[in-house]
Amino acid sequence: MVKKMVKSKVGVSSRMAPFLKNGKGIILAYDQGLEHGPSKDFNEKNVDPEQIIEIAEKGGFTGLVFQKGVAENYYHGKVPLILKLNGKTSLPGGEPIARQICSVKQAIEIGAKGVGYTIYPGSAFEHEMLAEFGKIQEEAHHAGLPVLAWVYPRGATIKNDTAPEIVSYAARVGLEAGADAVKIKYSGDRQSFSWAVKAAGKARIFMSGGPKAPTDEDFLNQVRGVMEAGATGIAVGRNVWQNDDPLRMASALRKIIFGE
Ligand code: FBP
Repeated sequence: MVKKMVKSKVGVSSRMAPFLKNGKGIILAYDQGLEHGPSKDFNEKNVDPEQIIEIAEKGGFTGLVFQKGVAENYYHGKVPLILKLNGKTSLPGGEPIARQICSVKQAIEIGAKGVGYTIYPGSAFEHEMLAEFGKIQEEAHHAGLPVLAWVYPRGATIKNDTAPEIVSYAARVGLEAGADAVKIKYSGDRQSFSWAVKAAGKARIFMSGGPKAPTDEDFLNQVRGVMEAGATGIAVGRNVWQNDDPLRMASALRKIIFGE
């Protein structure tokens, strides 16, 4: 008689637990120094990673995203860390590709409780990122870490990266590729975003913030739409740490996300 081997399964929920409070999450992203350069996004205050750590701690964030260099030099372990494993600068132009620059092993040594990776579906190099993501996902899951995928459709064929069908495709790419959480852009309205949430299945959806919105209320309305659509939370940077009062913005976001 052939005995079936049934492996015990660790699901998305338990892997994501370190980054959630009552099933929801608010993650502070700070990898823009690599992605955009310091002159575009930073001022005298937020150029300093210590200031971001303070916002994450005092602002009640459930996760913090750093690239390896910032993490190695500044991270001291209070807010759970998501180590971004790939990245690129904005200097080359052309079809986007972000290659791995930190290993899962190194992320764990630095203290990460999760890893992040950007995929640009639509890029001429999407196959390279999907293949690299696949390996990272297996390694991270083997070590018990969740994998958060930044899924940003981009490249010559993508005319509008916030069109509902593109955003829901991004969400589904995350599920199909094995991400525990998928970070996607807002599609502009609650109804179309709820389709993206549905398309992601068991993968958790986090909204990506984008450049600072014209007013705080514009951004908060966007977050309301996202949460009403069934998202798990947000993973944002500029709309928090570029705000004149980041802790007041954090408090307004917590009210919407956790109902505090
Ligand atoms: P923001 O909320 O500041 O947009 O941060 C989210 C994020 O995904 C960052 O993690 C990343 O650095 C940035 O956006 C990438 O921005 P883009 O590729 O759209 O220029």
